[in-house]
Amino acid sequence: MEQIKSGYFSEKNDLWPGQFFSLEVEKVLHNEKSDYQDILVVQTKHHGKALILDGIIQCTERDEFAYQEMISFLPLCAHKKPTKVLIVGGGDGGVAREVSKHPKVEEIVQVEIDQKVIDVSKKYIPSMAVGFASPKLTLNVCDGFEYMRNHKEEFDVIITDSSDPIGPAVNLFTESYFALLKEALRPNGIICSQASSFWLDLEHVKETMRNCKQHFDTVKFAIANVPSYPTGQIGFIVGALGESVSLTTPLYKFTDNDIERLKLRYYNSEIHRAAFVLPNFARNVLRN
Ligand code: SPM
Repeated sequence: MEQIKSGYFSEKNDLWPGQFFSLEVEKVLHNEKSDYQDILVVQTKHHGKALILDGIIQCTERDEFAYQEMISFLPLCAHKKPTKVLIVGGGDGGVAREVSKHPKVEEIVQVEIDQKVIDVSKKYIPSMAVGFASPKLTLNVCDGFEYMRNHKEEFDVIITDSSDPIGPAVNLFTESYFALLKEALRPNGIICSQASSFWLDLEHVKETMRNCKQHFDTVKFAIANVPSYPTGQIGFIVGALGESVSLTTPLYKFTDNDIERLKLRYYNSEIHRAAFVLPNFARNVLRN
């Protein structure tokens, strides 16, 4: 709570030295320490409610849809038949909400380690936690690594909605994690992982892509604009088993009618293609 001063929450962190983003706070709705992290929910003045874990903004009601839609639909729409999907993390429910909208998805399994994040999200941010009510979803409160070790060749798409690479989440960016993802996938499977921002740490993004490339035949980096994340941008690593997969071209296209009916506020087929177009300095280093 020392990050709230003079009515503003400031996201100071060594991951983004020399800069921070602040949110004007109207009220602290909840603060507790779970077995895994510090959980804070605030009512902000202009961004709706915000979920903050270990002092880092996970989502605000104002712009969460950009992240949740992109991390979900980039892999789902690039896959021919994404019948069974695994979500690792995503304790606020927003990714489950989006994945359940895809008409080809029949079954979603989610593994989240922190029951408290689920409970707090259900209580304070139902606009995201509504994802937990999907009839397609089976939610397991357990460790994602452990779960995948016991579930081989089971999923068409795996989405890793993690926090940033500090503390326990560091493991979700390593080569051994990508090895585990590969083994949990069916043939032609696709993964998508939260992968920081090239403005913050291009070398770290490059290293994570290298780790992914050790196990996946086609690997690409995509970006989305999320104003309440540092630099206003977040990246995703998308990896596919199979060399002739075009991750950048959506195979499934939502019609304008679908977009309205499913309340897609960010994702469309054009933004899917554009998300993989990088500025030269990043494209050259990441060889996208
Ligand atoms: N379901 C939403 C959870 C969000 N998970 C990702 C949070 C990342 C926050 N920090 C972004 C900083 C860029 N590395």
